[in-house]
Amino acid sequence: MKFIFIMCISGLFAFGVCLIAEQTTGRLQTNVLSLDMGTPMDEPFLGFGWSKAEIHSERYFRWVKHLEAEVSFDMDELIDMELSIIAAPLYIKGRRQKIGVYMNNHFIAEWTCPEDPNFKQYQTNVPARFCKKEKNCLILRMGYRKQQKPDPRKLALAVDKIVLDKVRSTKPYKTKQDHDVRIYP
Ligand SMILES: [Ca+2]
Repeated sequence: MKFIFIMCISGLFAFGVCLIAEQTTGRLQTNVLSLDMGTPMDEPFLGFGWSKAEIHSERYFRWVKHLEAEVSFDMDELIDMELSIIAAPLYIKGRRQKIGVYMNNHFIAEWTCPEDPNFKQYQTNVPARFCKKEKNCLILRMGYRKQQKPDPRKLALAVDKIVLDKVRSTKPYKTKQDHDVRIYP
């Protein structure tokens, strides 16, 4: 009995520590946002457009269920950043999903996914002049969403990771993937 009581108290303490850790993640520490979508740490950053956390083949992710999905965060410092997401489109034969990227209503890039249901990495640069210290709003804007039975939801894009980090290179970013990327002007 005493052992169970101690276990419960330790569990509550651990839960409390987790909550404190989560609350501190709303701001980018050292200007790095590393969101593992589908895990409990993503929630403080997510606004409109996201479905529930899911897991499939050991990958945690969330679907974008509207034509837009928002991520919001504060920054310590305004510097040029590099955005990278790992995502997979809702597969429709003969169609290629488009992902428009906007930072605080400024157009950043448009990615066209290959006609392929697998997860791939998409990257672009985000200039410091489009960022602000508080309440940045990153928006992913979709080309289509569709219901595929038996799932009752209309879905657009499954997102596994969203990473915003300092630009590592001074050269303009060029994509390595086989999709089209329009770099910001
Ligand atoms: Ca994930």
